[in-house]
Amino acid sequence: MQTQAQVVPIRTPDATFADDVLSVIERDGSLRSETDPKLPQETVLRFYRAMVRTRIIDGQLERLQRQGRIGFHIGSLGEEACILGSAAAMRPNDWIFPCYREFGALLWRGFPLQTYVDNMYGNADDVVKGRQMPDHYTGKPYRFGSVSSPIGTQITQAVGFGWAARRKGTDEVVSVYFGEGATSSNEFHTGMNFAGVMNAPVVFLCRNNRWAISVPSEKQTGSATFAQKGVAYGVRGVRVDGNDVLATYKVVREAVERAARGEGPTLVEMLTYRLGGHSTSDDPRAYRAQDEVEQWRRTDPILRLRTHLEALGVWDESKEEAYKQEVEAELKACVAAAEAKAKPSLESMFDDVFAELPWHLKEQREQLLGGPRAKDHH
Ligand SMILES: Cc1ncc(C[n+]2csc(CCOP(=O)(O)OP(=O)(O)O)c2C)c(N)n1
Repeated sequence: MQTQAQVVPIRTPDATFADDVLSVIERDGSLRSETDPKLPQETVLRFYRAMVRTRIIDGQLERLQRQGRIGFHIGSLGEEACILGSAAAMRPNDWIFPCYREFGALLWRGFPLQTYVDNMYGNADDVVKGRQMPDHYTGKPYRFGSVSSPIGTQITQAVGFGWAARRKGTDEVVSVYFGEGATSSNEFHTGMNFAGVMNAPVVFLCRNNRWAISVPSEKQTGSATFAQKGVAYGVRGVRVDGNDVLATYKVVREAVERAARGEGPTLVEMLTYRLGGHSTSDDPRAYRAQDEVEQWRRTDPILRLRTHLEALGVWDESKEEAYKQEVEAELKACVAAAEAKAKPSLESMFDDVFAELPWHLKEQREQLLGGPRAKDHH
C-alpha cells in the first residue's frame, strides 16, 4: 500500500512563501499585519544595519583569505536574516551555542569587532590563543559558546547546558545553531531525545540553507521537512522564512518565551540559502547550477528588508553608502591592528589545561624556553 506524503519538500525560493512557513515581509516591502511582531522602527533599522555589517565583513574576510593574509573564512552570505533575527530574539541572559557561520550573532551580542578579527589572525589577543583555525571563536562573557566544527557536537552540549540551567532554577534558555546536514548526525538525535524527555529549555535553530557542502537537502533526508523531525521526539517543530528577519525574530522569540515558561523545546527550521561557497576552501560551481543561485538571489534577505525600509522612507542610497563606508573604515582599522600584533607567546601553549602545571609539563616548559630555537619558529 502506498502512503501519501503530506507536505511537499522545500526546493525553490517560492516555497519560502509556502502556507505553513511563517513570513512577515511581503515582496513589495509591506508587512503582513497578522504576523508582524510590531517592533519599534529603530529596532528594525538596527537589524538592517547589523545584516549589512555582517555582509561587508564576510566580503572583506574572503578577500583577505584570497590575498593570503588569513588562512580561512566560513561566511553567512544569504543567511544574515535567520542568524541576526534569531540572535536578537534571545534575551540577554540566554545562551547561544554556535555552529560556525554565526559571527554576526556574536557581534550582535556586543563582542568587539577587533577581538573577532584577532581570532581570524590567531594573534596574541585571539581569545583561543591561536590554537584553532580562524572562525573558531568563543565568548563566555557574552553568553556565547565555542564554535564546534565537528558536525552536530554543539547540539548535545547545548541541551546539557540548558538542562543544567533548569536544574539550577534559572529561566535561562539555550539556543543552538546547526545546518540541515547536522540533522543526520548522532548528536542531533541524542540531543533532541534528551531535550524532549527532560523538557530542556532549548531552541534548536536549524539553518536549512539547502546545501551541506555538496549534498542538497533532498538527499539529506526522506522526511518531508526538517521541522518534522521534532515530532518523533516530542519536540515542537515549526518552519519560518529564514530570509525574513522579522518572521525569524517572531518565531524564535515565541520559542524562547515558551521554553522559559517551562513549556519545552522547539525545533525551528529556518528556510534560507547559502549564496556563497561552503567556506573559502570550496567552489560551489563544481556541484550546483548557477541558475539556482540566481533564483535565490531574488529572495536576498538584505534586499527584502531594504525594500521595506525604503517604502517607509527611513532608508535610502545615501544612508546605505555612508553606513558602508563607516563599517569598511572600522574593519580596515581592526585588520591593521590585528596584523601589527605579536603572535601568541610560546609558553601560552601550557596555559588553560591544568589549574596548576604538573611537574613534567613544568620541566618541558623550561626546556622549551631555555633551549636553542630558530627565530620566530612556531
Ligand atoms: C563529524 C563531521 N563530519 C564531517 C565534517 C565535514 N563537514 C564540515 S561542514 C559539513 C557540512 C555541514 O552541512 P550543514 O550541517 O547543512 O551546515 P552548513 O555548512 O550548510 O551550514 C561537513 C560534512 C565535519 N566537520 N564533522
